[in-house]
Amino acid sequence: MKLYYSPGACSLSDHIALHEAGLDFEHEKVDLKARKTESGADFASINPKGYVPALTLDSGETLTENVAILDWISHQDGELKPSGAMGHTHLLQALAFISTEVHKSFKPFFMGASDEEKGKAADTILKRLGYLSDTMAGDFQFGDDVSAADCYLFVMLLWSQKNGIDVPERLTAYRERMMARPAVQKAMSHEGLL
Ligand SMILES: N[C@@H](CCC(=O)N[C@@H](CS)C(=O)NCC(=O)O)C(=O)O
Repeated sequence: MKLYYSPGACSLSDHIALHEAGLDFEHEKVDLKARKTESGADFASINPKGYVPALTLDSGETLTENVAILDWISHQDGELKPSGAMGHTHLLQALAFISTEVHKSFKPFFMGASDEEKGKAADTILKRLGYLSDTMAGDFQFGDDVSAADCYLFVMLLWSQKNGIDVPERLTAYRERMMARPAVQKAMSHEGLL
């Protein structure tokens, strides 16, 4: 299995989740501007959508879309999703919220938008992160155990920090808690982020 990633991008969440799940995998960096992988392959031949993350499974199938990849990883390790009959649905609910309402709101910061547009985006991001802060069930989103959604939220908090968005204190403490996890250290170190 191989993860295609770009350092610090949303693919970092999959990188962390794969380590949290204790899975064996390879990784290959993608130059998103040149659309080439580190070994010189044309990234379009791996993911015609042109973006990371992409996860090529041992079967040869390549999965794309962060929600689907994190969901797949959570199925390899029952620990990475909340338990109970509604556990999977609650995980998807959290992943969809982070992907469509938080992640996508960062677009102005990556597109070189005006300060006004970035300010509006920061307000939206803060409102949505505020919801996640208020509803956090324990040390992690669903309680005492880390989930695939935590891996994704953590990356959103790194992006907030990088872009000067001051998140609620509860999320700063949560970010530091995540940062201390061996899986996070391993993934960030590999991506050259520490
Ligand atoms: N819909 C995709 C979006 C992934 C995405 O936004 N990837 C960014 C990095 S965080 C990317 O590769 N951008 C480069 C590009 O779109 O050209 C998903 O949820 O997986």
